[in-house]
Amino acid sequence: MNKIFLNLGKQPLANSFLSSNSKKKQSKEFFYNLKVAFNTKNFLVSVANPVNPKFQYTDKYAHRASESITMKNAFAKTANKLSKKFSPKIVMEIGSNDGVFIKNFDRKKVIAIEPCKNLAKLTKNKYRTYPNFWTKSLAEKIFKKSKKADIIFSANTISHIPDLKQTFEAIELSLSFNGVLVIEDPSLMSVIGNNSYDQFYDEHVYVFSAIAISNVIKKANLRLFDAEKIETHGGSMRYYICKNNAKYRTTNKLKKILKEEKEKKLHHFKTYKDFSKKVKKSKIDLVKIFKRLKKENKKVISYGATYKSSTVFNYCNIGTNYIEYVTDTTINKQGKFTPGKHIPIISPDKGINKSVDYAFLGAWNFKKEILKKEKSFIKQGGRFITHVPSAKIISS
Ligand code: DWN
Repeated sequence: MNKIFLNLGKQPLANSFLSSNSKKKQSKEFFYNLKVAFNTKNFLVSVANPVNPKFQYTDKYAHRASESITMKNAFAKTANKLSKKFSPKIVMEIGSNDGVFIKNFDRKKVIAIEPCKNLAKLTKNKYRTYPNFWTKSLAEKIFKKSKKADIIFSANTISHIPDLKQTFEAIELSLSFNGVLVIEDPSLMSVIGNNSYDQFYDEHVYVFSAIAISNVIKKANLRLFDAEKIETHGGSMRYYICKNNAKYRTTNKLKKILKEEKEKKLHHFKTYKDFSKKVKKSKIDLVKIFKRLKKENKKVISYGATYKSSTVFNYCNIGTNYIEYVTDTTINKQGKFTPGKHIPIISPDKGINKSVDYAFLGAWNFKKEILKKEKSFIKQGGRFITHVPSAKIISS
């Protein structure tokens, strides 16, 4: 049974960056009520009313995984680690985005799946890229001709697919006998621990725990044999999954993680009710900061037009009333307006300067990278605002 514990109000699609701020464009914007639920049977946390993926993963998909040095380095390191550990002959990625992961492999080994046609175009000349959604029929089509995959990698994608049953069944029929599915997604333990409620938006249909993942994959004859905590995206988990009869033994690392998740009561509804109370408080505290800065006539901007910040701005009702503009390095986001709140997005070159007093860290998950990059902004007296783990101004 699905029990709702969090209501984040009226939300737009997090990828729906508006090309103009005209009344006509605004009137066409799609909104839905974002509610988050806990399944009392398999302990899965999910968006209660998922949007049809066809409206989300279009040929106008904005996010480019290569925009952060942290992510480029993390993917290179992961590719290297998986190559050494499993010596794969065939590597398939589900959700290959701009190719940030696959480009670390010999092109002959790679199969890429990317339903956003604008992104698939970026890799199709060099890598075998299927511009399709991941389904059983696609898996059957691919592996009729190809040897099965020794590694199936998927970062920040499986959590985006509403139909997990089909997803894992399609994976099961694509893996070689001892093939390994490696998935990375924001971890529920981190979301609860950091109060990072902005990890919930239309695309994040699920925020996984190891407990929930191990339950869900069973139906597809798969099993979780290892997991590790990783730092990316504000705290993620990497899961290693294989066929039921494959050679891998359950690792102590996984046993420890499962134990920790149970100690943190990720399988109890009350944990989520408590989280929901903290989210409400976070909203009150963050709005208080923005109100005070407005009263003091400070110039406030936002740093990183993230999908996460779309949840924050729409939930907290923060728009151009508090934030003058948002900066983002992604060229195809620049000149556009944020979903729902319509804050203009400009390039950091134009937007980060002496006139700015405060910058809200929309990309709080890259705090380290950003603080390092923006030393001169801080030196000039500029300050960052964050809401993770609690709403505050970062002092240096
Ligand atoms: O799962 C998802 C994650 C991985 O990516 C997707 N559903 C959509 C997207 O979500 P997001 O927008 O919350 O992700 P990021 O990676 O936190 O986005 C960072 C944004 O900030 C990018 O647009 C790039 C920008 N940025 C910047 O302007 N200056 C990033 C850095 C590090 C910078 O220095």
